[in-house]
Amino acid sequence: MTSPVRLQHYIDGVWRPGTGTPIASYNPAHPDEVVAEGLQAGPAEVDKAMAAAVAAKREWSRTPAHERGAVLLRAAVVIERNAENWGLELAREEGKTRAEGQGEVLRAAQIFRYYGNDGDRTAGEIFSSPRRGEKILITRKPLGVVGVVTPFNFPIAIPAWKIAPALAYGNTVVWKPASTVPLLALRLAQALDEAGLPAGVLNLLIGPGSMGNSIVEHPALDGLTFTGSTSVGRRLVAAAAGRGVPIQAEMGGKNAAVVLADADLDLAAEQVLLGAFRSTGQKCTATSRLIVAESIADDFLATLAERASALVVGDPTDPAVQIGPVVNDGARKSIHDGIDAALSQGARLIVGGQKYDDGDPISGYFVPPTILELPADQELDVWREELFGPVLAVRRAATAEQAFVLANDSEFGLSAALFTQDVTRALEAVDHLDVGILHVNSESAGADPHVPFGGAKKSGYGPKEQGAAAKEFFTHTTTVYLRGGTAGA
Ligand code: UN1
Repeated sequence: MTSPVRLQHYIDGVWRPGTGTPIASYNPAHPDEVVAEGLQAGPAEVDKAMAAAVAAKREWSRTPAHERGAVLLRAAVVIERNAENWGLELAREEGKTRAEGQGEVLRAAQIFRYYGNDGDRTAGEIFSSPRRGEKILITRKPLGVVGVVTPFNFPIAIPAWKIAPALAYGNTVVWKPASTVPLLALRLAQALDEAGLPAGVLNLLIGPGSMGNSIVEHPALDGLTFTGSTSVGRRLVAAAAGRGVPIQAEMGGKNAAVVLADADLDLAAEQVLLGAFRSTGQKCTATSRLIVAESIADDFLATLAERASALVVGDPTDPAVQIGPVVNDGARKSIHDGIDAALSQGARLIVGGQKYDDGDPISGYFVPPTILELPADQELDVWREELFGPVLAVRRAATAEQAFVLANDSEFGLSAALFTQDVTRALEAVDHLDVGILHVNSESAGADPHVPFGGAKKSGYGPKEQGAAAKEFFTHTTTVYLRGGTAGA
């Protein structure tokens, strides 16, 4: 057992111990193992961090984009150099497999590299003017002090795709990560410190959920970016909007995979299982609904069941393991409550569902990959509510049209996956499916840094993330009517 890492807060370029109550993160595969511990930030630290971000904002916004980018590129090198160790720490603290943990750390490096190179491409636009001797310039400027509130499930990649563009475009940041994964937050702040980020430009506060409220209510805040649960997101959106602060919020998903009769069923089975169960289903882009063509449903579900039951559940640091634990005991309980409710409402258990909480075979917060078929004619909660775990709810559709209607039957619209070899159907799906991200013949999860990420309907609020979309949120424009300074010029 490795001894716990001492947690600290990064404020105005200095590591500080904190003045709040004790906090610890635990290994969800071995809940008695403490991964990191320390004292939470208290109100005094929130004020200090905000003041540092305010004090740093003018100088950082005036720093040439090229220089800001150079810091991000150096941070990418530090992150990459530590991918193996930090990937292992990520697996121990969050519960995804070691390979996924390492992959996530490398993804964070890739995101820093992308934005490190993007900052100096942000010149704005020049328009002609209806008036002689005038040009109209649209320049982009940073928002100022941006609050960043991030979830547990991608402890370094989601912070990276918020913090990297925030910094690249000249903002300063006060960041509150999920309190379940503070160690990875500390690692990212260390990378930026080592890369030479000036004091006050990034401030990291490890603290309770209520600290998100303190940040959004702080008078110095100029913008807030959030990823996490729908309930917290809606509260922050209301608070930010009430204060006139721009907010970007990525919230829930209830993403469908649609498997049509002509699909390559081997590929579809592989990808549906990845979408539903990789990272133990703890992704807002995970596949939690499957809609399968009636004519192939029996065969397809039998294949899924066979492959799902062969997935190896266990300690994510063991290279043979494919499915780690969920993040904590509360998550395990609520996922099992969701499964039990579905069964009592008439769902048919295809695979999984069993509880591991009696210590057999493993003692962490494990939930088996679970597939449930829902009755055709009833509304079940598991069809509507995001369980954020390895649970797939299945319905059958007689036609492609019916399958698309079922896929849209959700208040959310983050991502969807369609499996077909018929390009006409794929084009119909592009028109018909109300989602922010559509995968044709690949799993519903995944995001590349150079293209927009975000949902339709109630999945998101405000501008999307990543690629050129990030600029929309992290900057505002000033329209400059520019004429020469002499009369009649
Ligand atoms: C992915 O699908 O790889 O919280 C990324 C989430 C999303 C990120 C998904 N914001 O799961």
